[in-house]
Amino acid sequence: MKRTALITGITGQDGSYLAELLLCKGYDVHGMVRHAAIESPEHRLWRIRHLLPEIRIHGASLESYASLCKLLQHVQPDECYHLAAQSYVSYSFEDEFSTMQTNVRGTHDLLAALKQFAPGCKFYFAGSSEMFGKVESGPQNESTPFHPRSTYAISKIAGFDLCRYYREAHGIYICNGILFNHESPRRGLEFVTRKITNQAAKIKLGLAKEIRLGNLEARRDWGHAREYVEAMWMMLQQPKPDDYVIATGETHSVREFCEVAFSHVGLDYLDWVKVDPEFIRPADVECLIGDPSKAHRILGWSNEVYWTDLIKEMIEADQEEMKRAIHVGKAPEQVVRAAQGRALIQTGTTNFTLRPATVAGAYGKDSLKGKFEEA
Ligand code: G4F
Repeated sequence: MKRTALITGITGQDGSYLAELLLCKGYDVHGMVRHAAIESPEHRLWRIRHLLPEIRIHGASLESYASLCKLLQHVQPDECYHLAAQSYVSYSFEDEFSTMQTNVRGTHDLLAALKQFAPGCKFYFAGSSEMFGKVESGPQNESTPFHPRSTYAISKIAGFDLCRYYREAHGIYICNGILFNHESPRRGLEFVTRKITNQAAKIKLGLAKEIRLGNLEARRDWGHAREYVEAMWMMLQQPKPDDYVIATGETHSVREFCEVAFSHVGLDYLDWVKVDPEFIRPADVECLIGDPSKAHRILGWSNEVYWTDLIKEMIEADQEEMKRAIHVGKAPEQVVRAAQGRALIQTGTTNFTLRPATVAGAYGKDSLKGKFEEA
């Protein structure tokens, strides 16, 4: 029988790849999105617009317990992937309260609703390598202690502990994924990898003169998001729920990332990268490197995309994007603006023009009637 999956955060990088994977596996895929996204599909749904005819989207919010209850009652999922979160670490220094509210309270409400309305549903929680924080040793595995450096990390640890509690006290099938950084051409521009590839592409085309970054010495274990969502699915297929580190086992600095990205377009990063204190965090995580051996052993998961190939894919996608924008006749400043923010979607990752009529006609609320369901 066809299995039903519910994804919170389906509009994000991971949500979009996961929806593709689950559709390929024959699932009936439902996604939870905020009402604001439904009101503004051209801006918020760009990563999943090619999937819209095949999935069902429900307006609900982690901030509304009632909407979560209605959603679970209505969808009755076999598997729920909880990816929605305030996931930008820097923002959590500016607004600690909303990060905690969304990530902790939202997760708690979802778990409580699950317990009441879909207790047989398997649940995946998106933990994070940020939870390790100020690490004393490496590589980090499932037994490494947490030492959070941001309220984002604290909120993820609280979510992680809530999940363990619901698993142990209430017998719900819940897996925590401790995912290290995972990137792709669908990564948001606020994260360092995409900021670098996007800006390097602009510089190459003469559309920007520099890139301002913070801590160049921070080291991360970067993998490809498309491979990491496979691990999420694999976790929920195991006979018993458990927690897993998902990582490549290699670490590289932001500086090395710049070096590879710029050299791919024939530039020397030293000529273009400027350090700006504005982007230095009050407390940063200096070095992350994961040990995915448990996932190798039990799930049979391993990464295949090497980090330099990931960078190549990202920068080539950014270059394509900008060339296409130029091709559809936009002024350079529009291209830059588009590439700087969410407006990037208007240039599209597939053929898509900027005319509002086209946007409304193709993706406006009216044309999506029937596909969106209120929770
Ligand atoms: O790309 P980042 O913003 O990712 P970060 O903070 O590691 O968090 C990401 O990965 C986590 C998994 O470990 C997720 F849980 C989380 O949701 C998110 O997806 O920053 C990476 C590093 C940091 O050390 C930061 O200080 O890059 C450094 N950095 C240097 N200059 C910068 C910049 N980061 C950003 N975003 N922007 C800069 O200009």
